[in-house]
Amino acid sequence: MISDITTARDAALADIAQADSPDAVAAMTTRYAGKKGELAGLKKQLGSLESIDAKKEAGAAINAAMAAIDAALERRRTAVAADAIRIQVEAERIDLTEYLGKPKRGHAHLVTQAWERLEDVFVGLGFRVAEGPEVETDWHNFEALNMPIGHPARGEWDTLFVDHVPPEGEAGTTVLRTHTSPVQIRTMLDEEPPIRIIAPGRVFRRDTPDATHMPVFHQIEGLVIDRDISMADLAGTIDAFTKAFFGKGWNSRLRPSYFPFTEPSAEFDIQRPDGSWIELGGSGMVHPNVLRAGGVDPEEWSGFAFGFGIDRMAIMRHGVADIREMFSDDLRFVEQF
Ligand code: FA5
Repeated sequence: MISDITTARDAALADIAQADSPDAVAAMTTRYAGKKGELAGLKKQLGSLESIDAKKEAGAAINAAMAAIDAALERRRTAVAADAIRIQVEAERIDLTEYLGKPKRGHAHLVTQAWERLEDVFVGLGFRVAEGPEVETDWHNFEALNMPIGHPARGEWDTLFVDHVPPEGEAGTTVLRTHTSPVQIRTMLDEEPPIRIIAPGRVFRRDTPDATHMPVFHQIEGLVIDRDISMADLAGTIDAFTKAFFGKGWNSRLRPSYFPFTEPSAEFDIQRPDGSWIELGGSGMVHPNVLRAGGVDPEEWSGFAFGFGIDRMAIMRHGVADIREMFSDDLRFVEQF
């Protein structure tokens, strides 16, 4: 009988070790630990043994075998449950490393990048960003800027007229703004000095596209109005901007020039670290007539203004040979910046 018990126990333990799922463990529990199991059958046969000692010995052996089988079933149950969780976790795993590669995303266009950086630098110098409409009145674009109808300087700006007669105006008095300077007038009319604004924006001219001209391009205007503002403030501001925007090794200079809305007027140039000069834009002291048109008393206030082309500046900064490249959809160009 003892050898039957040992054989039954070993067979059960070997079988249990193979159970690889919760269902298999449950089936083996019924088969080996249940009342109808093999060892339970042997237990029933104890009564047929002759001696008390033999009964005791066989009973103890059956109990020990049952205990070993129970322990083995319990171990298997735990292991199979852990396996099931591991398999489920593995199946539901999300591979986050797939997001670690460099995603191919778009980025802001070179002109937008330059525009935003210009705003950052000027805001850092104490300027506020102002805006004006792209479709402008002749008055804001020319007349208030000291260019009455018939003024020869109007010819400098090949103007695109809008086929629209405003309720209070005449035909031919609505234009696509040829520069950002009308924002000077709008700001002066809107707020009291002191004024310190920049106005980046899109402007339009009847220019034929070539390496340095586009019919639609971008300018940034600057206007400062306060008491006792002089040409030295203009020069200092341009130089502070040049160093903040381009870097420490860059310098700036003013050269005498002419604009109807500034007096005196100056072109301003910036000098690369290699010593070469680049022409950037126009500037000057705001003309008294312009202050008056903006409702500002020239006896009390003075100011300076400047304006330059954002696209022109960006192509010079990055050594782009042709401004038209900036507006092509050639990704080989666009992706370089
Ligand atoms: C003006 O437009 C003046 N309003 C600038 C100004 C403002 C002077 C305040 C004084 C006080 P100008 O026409 O030179 O000036 O244009 C300024 C800049 O715009 C030029 O230096 C150039 O950088 C850019 N620009 C002019 N025409 C074009 C064009 N067709 N395409 C691209 N950039 C242009």
